Amino acid sequence: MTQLQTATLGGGCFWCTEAVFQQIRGVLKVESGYSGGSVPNPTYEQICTGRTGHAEVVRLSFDPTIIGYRELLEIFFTIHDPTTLNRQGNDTGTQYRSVIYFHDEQQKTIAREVIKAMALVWDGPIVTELTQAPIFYIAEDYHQNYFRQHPDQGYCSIVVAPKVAKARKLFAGKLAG
Ligand code: MHO
Repeated sequence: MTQLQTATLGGGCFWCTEAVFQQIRGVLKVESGYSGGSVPNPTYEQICTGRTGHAEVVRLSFDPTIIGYRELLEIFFTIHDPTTLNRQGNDTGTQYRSVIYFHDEQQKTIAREVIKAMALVWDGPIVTELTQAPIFYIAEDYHQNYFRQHPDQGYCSIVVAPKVAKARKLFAGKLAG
């Protein structure tokens, strides 16, 4: 059996990144959670203050024989803005920072390369943080599968749905079932 790999990425509100990566073939599990802060087992209310230092992240379990880490990062960089420090659209605070938490040296090398390539695509400097993956704290149950459960909720239809639509269009050849 293939050895699954893990990727941990923060690209703003995890309802968005979760919904996009759930579309991608080879991504077998997507979990929303918090990483990179100072308080153990933080709650959503705590991380929302922006003062615990956690980023909203998704942890992906993927099959590298179906989708590579580089491809995942390419998707990541088209569904969030890596040039706005601690902000995605109207969501502001350190919890919305752009961050790649690498799990091994190979991921770190690939991430560096992709960040370099993205600098040619985006106008402003890329502010994406690149750090070794810290502890991942899974978010509350009601945050898992959020977009699937609440497609008509205001934020989901205004912010999440367009990102999902964009990813489905751009990565039509990489969609799950
Ligand atoms: N501004 C959004 C972000 C949600 S996200 C899980 C809201 O507060 O509903 O951070």
